[in-house]
Amino acid sequence: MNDMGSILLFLGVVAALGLYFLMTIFVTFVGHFPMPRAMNFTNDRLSRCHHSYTKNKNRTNRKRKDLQTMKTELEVNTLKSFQTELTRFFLAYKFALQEVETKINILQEEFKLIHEYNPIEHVSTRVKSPKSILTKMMKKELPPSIEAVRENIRDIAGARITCSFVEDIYKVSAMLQAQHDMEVVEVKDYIANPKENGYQSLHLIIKIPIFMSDHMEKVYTEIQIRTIAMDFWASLEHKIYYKYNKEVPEHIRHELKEAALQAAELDRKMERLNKEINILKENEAEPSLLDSTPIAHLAKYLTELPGNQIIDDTLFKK
Ligand code: 0O2
Repeated sequence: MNDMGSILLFLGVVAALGLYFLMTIFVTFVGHFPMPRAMNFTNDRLSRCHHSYTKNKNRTNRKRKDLQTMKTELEVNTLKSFQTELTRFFLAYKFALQEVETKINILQEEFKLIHEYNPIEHVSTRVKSPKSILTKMMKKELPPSIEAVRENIRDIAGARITCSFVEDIYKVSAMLQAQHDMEVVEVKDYIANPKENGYQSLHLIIKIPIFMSDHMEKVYTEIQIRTIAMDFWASLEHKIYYKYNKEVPEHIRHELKEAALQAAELDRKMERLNKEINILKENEAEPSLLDSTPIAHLAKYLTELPGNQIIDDTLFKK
């Protein structure tokens, strides 16, 4: 019994040591004692919570990603439609100018061929630059909308006609104003009433219809009509002001105004000389008997018809 007791005691000590050893290893590597299922209840819930939190987080992330994609798509679409609107906006002015140019070309050709006199020296067109539109928007304190710009800045499309003499300006203006497809909104006569700085020119603000694929729209266009002398002064004055964007000193303003008066005087002088020459020409040109016969008139008419190389040579070389 003693032996038996000693053996059992020995085995008990070995088992206790083994158990202690196993527990130490477990705690070292797992971090806690293995617990019965009932005791693990909180841990299960925690892990379930963690699982559902991760699931929700993923769902939220997915939603956020979807929203981000939608937002980007929306932004891209908005930008695309804004780009289309802007393109349409500038195209309308380009087309309006093409219409105006055609009208002026017709007048020019008709004058050359029928009246044997061309009052138009030069024609140029331009669409106002975005920077210049912005400057005018700020000057006029306009809200940043395309509609406000379209309605309030009426010289985005600009055509400039340079005429030989002052009286030609009014002739050309009257001929343009008589064209019923365009509406004359305003006439600014800076020739009859020059600006304080001396600027002279006749401005017609018109609305011209243009026909797009799906609609018609009336586009504001400014036509400036002036003489060569007025144009010379205005172009250089414009340059001087653009180069010097602070207040121009009084003596320079005074001299610019004086130059404008001299340009106007030059116009008057040239117009008077032109009239004198015309009277001389009329008096000197004694038509010969042959020139006044109907057959001579018809021959002259046929030679001058468009398409005749001899007469059109000058016209189409331009
Ligand atoms: P840019 O660079 O030529 O386009 P409003 O719309 O009536 O309130 P706005 O637009 O100033 O005022 O009308 P206005 O007076 O008819 O001027 C329109 C254009 O005429 C100007 O456009 C110039 O081209 C020209 N102009 C007017 N006054 C002068 C001037 O004193 N000197 C010169 N050189 N040009 C003048 P922008 O937009 O001013 O300039």
